[in-house]
Amino acid sequence: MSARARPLPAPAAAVAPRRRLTAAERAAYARDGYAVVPAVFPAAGLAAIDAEIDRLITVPGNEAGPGRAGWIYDIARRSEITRDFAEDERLLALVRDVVRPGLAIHSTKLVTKLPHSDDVCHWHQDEAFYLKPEDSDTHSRTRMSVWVPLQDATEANGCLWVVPGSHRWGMEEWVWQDSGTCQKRISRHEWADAHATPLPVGAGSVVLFSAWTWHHSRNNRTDGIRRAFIVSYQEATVRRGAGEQWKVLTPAPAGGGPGAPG
Ligand SMILES: O=C(O)CCC(=O)C(=O)O
Repeated sequence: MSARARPLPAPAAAVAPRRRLTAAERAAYARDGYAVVPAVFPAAGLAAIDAEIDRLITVPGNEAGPGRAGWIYDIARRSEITRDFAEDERLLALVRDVVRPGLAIHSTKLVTKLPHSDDVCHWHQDEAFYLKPEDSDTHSRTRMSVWVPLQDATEANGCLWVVPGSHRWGMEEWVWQDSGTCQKRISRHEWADAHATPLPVGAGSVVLFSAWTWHHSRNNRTDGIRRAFIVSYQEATVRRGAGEQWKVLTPAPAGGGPGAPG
């Protein structure tokens, strides 16, 4: 190839290369029940997934039911692009050291806040939805979700809020709500409000949080849409996920070894 024809060097990456959590991030996750990794997905990749969602949402049967405008459940099984996103090595590299032995998908979904929509996601723990106490096949020690906003997530458009350390307090009492989303609302929601931390993050950042961490999001007061792609992962030894969505990505090592349960 002549010097003239040589492609231009790629622009300096504004995005972190694929990487694992640092020791400090893992310690923060263990202490607080969440960690934020900025700028994991570049704008171009996000635009592609956003465009795919624009397409998927028009396909009959894809959009979730009433009260969930713009939501898509089981999104990773709706197209190759969304499947590849849920299995993207940039996400898996971040979760592997925490979620183990092996790695499996519990469930995936797209959560949307339309412009000027009033729906709040109530204070809840994902385990209130995922764990069936009487079914040992659903018990996980390391289950977590990754929350990836496709637009900048701010307090104005409904970023996540968490209560640091709440993942260590077991299953909290909740009461079903007829309105809003995330309807298993923690009874001590006012206390949660008083002790919460907002997590405003840029588009393409990743918020990792334990399935026990108390979290919620407020309404969207802006003119723009706010979408978040959520993947919940669990160790591969857990034999059940959410229906057809359960998928083992990396089997647990046979007979113990690194990553086997202690
Ligand atoms: O994206 C949000 O607003 C929060 C969604 C959430 O926590 C959930 O659906 O479990």
